[in-house]
Amino acid sequence: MDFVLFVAVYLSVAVVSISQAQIYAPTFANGTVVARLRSRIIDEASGICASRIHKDVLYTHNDSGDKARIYAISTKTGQRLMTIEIDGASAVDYEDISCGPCDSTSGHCIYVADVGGNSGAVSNTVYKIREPEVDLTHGKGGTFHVPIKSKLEFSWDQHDCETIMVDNKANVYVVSKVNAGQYPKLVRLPHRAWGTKHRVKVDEGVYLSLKATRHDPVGGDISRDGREVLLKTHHHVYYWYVPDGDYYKHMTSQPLQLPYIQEPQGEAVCFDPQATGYYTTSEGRYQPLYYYRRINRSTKSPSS
Ligand SMILES: *[C@@H]1O[C@H](CO)[C@@H](O)[C@H](O)[C@H]1NC(C)=O
Ligand SMILES: *[C@@H]1O[C@H](CO)[C@@H](O)[C@H](O)[C@H]1NC(C)=O
Ligand SMILES: CC(=O)N[C@H]1CO[C@H](CO)[C@@H](O)[C@@H]1O
Repeated sequence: MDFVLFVAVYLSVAVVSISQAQIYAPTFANGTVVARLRSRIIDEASGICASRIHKDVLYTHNDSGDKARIYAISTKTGQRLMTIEIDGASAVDYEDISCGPCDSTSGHCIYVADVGGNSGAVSNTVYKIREPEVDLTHGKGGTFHVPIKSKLEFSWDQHDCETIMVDNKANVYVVSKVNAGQYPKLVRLPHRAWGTKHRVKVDEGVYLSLKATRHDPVGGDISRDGREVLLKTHHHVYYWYVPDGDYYKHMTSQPLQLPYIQEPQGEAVCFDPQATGYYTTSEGRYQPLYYYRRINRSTKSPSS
């Protein structure tokens, strides 16, 4: 009898913890337009990330065709606050940007991914720059020069990609862009590849359980605490909860689908710094910046 009781208790505990993991589904409100991008020259914003230093500031960049530069924009007014030229970088086809720590212990950096294949050859290069601390409120659209802090060149068995994501330990992930019916590959770029003179061949990675419907995915982001992941395709925003930093393990299971208002050419998605919501915007001039607010804060950290 005691044994049966023990088994029953044990099983119910196991069932509860499994189902807690499975039902962990944060809810986000539908998107609202919080601003409209007001800069003429930002006409193909194909990636965004939220500043770790400046409040209500996102960084963005044009798709292929622009110089080696990124832009700081206000989430309140949509204005361009500053142009940041990346000294020492080239620009073949910038497809995504990520804000994260500079290394596993400190600093705020911006990672710019020259990883697209729009012009044929793919550069497969990631640039890391230190996030400027200058007062952006006085930027008024001025230009600021930042040198590359480090550079990473890689090769892999995928053609190209439009997604770069950096976690809270400065691990850099890319997700390959694949055609309809295929599965994108998630790959962690090795730390040792930073600053080397040669291109590093990356063999590892996992395939996501997310079949592309077009040339997908187009962008992604990891929350500042490393526990939540957004991935954007042309038509959807997907979400994974990753409590332990094991992105390979969790992102091979089915994601949750979050609200998304269809945009003309939406390739950009990012969390805000506290992950109390996420932003999307689209390529094209004077596009809206959408914000999707988290409704249920109490489920933010179900396991802690
Ligand atoms: C979200 O907002 C858009 C635009 O306002 C609207 O077209 C859509 O129906 C809304 N979706 C839901 C689920 O409310
Ligand atoms: C928030 O999440 C908790 C736990 O999952 C749930 O019980 C509660 O109903 C949710 N509240 C809202 C407003 O969704
Ligand atoms: C100012 C500038 O260079 N804007 C560019 C942004 O990217 C698009 C897409 O290639 C270019 O057409 C714009 O000239």
